[in-house]
Amino acid sequence: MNDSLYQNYFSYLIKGEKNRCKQIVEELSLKNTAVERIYTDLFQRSLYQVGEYWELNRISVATEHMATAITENMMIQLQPRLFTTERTGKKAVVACVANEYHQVGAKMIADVFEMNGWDGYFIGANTPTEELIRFLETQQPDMIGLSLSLYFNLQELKTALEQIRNKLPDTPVVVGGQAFRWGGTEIIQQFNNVEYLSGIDALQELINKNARL
Ligand code: B12
Repeated sequence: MNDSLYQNYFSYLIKGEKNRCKQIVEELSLKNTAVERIYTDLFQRSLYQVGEYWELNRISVATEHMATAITENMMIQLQPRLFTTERTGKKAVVACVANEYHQVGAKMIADVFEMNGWDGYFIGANTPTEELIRFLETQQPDMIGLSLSLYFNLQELKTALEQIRNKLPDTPVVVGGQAFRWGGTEIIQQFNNVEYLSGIDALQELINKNARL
């Protein structure tokens, strides 16, 4: 993606100029830019930069909240493009573990499943483990996605994985999020059929591989 386009988008985003943001997203969409690229190279990149600005006190918490809300709106603009693929009949459930409020990345992951013809059930932030398990037992998905942005929520992930393996021993689980930016995936390796994926492109590869099997 063109860097000056990104810089324009970012400056509109932190100024709250959502109509300008929307215009950029619409133009990219008209040019048939893949949704995965818009998600990663525009939305994810700009939210990471928002995080850096926030850490450096260059923007307020309120501005960070506003930028996240605008991004979630921009993702909704792209929703019609998610459902054009032929449905495969496969199901994925994507959730953030308990105490995890960062939901944008997990929603993107659920959308990637949709774009590949799967039903992507996104059950959002801070999902209590027992509720997650109950939902999984009812839905019996073909794949489960768990999101974790904060390292200090690792115990919540471990509890969720233990209970999933107890009730759904064979369902493949994919785990991702920034908690693993600097490692920490050892905990995942203790579980059978649980894999860490860094993001959208890695998930796309896995879905392609599954489709070929
Ligand atoms: C927005 C935001 C919030 C919002 C979230 C609102 C919402 N609706 O989601 C709110 C205000 C709630 C928030 C709160 C906090 N936040 Co915050 N937040 C952010 C921010 C700015 C953007 C997050 C985001 O959406 N990123 C964009 C998405 C698309 O990226 P992503 O999550 O990485 O997702 C991609 C991959 O990781 C992966 N992935 C993610 N999930 C999954 C799942 C699966 C199954 C797979 C396969 C892949 C996958 O694929 C995605 C797409 O490529 C980040 C900055 C940053 N670097 O991201 C900080 C950040 C994540 N927050 C941080 C912190 C510290 C906090 C707080 C502790 C702050 C505080 N003191 O209160 C709280 C904790 C709240 C909680 N208990 O969860 C730190 C985390 C540092 C760390 N890793 O330990 C960051 C990095 C900011 C920073 N620079 O310090 N935050």
